[in-house]
Amino acid sequence: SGASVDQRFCFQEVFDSFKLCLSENKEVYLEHYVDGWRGLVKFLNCLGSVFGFIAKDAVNKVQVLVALMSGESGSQYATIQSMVKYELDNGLVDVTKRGSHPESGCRTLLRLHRALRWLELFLERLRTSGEDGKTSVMCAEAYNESLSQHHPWVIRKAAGVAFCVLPGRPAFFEVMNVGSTEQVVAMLGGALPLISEVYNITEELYAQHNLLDLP
Ligand code: 1PZ
Repeated sequence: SGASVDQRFCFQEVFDSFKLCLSENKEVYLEHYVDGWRGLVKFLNCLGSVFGFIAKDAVNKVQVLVALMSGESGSQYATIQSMVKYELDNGLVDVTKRGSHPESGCRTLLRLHRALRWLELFLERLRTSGEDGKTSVMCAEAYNESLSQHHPWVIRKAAGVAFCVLPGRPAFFEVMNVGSTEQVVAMLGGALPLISEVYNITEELYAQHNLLDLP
């Protein structure tokens, strides 16, 4: 019966969403991209309230994209490619400084896109780490190599504090709810190339259109 269904979050959901992201001709479906982020937010909420300020920002970004996807021009937001084309063709992006379009799909997704690079670097460290690996160190290293460059001092400081209270590797794997350590490592090995591909396709698209520094 329905009552016996395990309602616990499982990290596999996140990867399933990112797997569904890619169309046959390598476009990225926004719906599944956003679903992937919803899963990541759920996971973050399982880690405790210290991560609330991070989850809250991610939720805000997801909500902006969902509103665009379900708005009157929703059909233009099927893929990241169609979103970029639509918003640029119609002058809906603040390109050099914030102005009349402070919450464009392009600038909002760029924030999540940068965070996806952090995720990739962090999960790769997690995958290859030993039993005594420190999640806080892996997290901080991945952050310093990616997302931190886009954050002001006060956010970097707050993020550093949050990293310190991350659970250790065994407890972290437990929250991922995928199974044994071997199963987590295997899942990461299968999932990381997908995340990486979604990241690279988006990065290239944004680079082509000079969108990598949107305010
Ligand atoms: C597993 C531990 C989770 C660590 C998460 C590492 C990332 C730390 C990010 C700190 C973000 C702080 C909150 C606010 C940030 C915003 O100022 C920026 C820029 O947006 P703008 O102000 O320009 O509108 N937002 C972001 O950079 C997006 C951050 C999303 C972070 C999502 C983390 C997902 C965690 C997944 C867990 C596996």
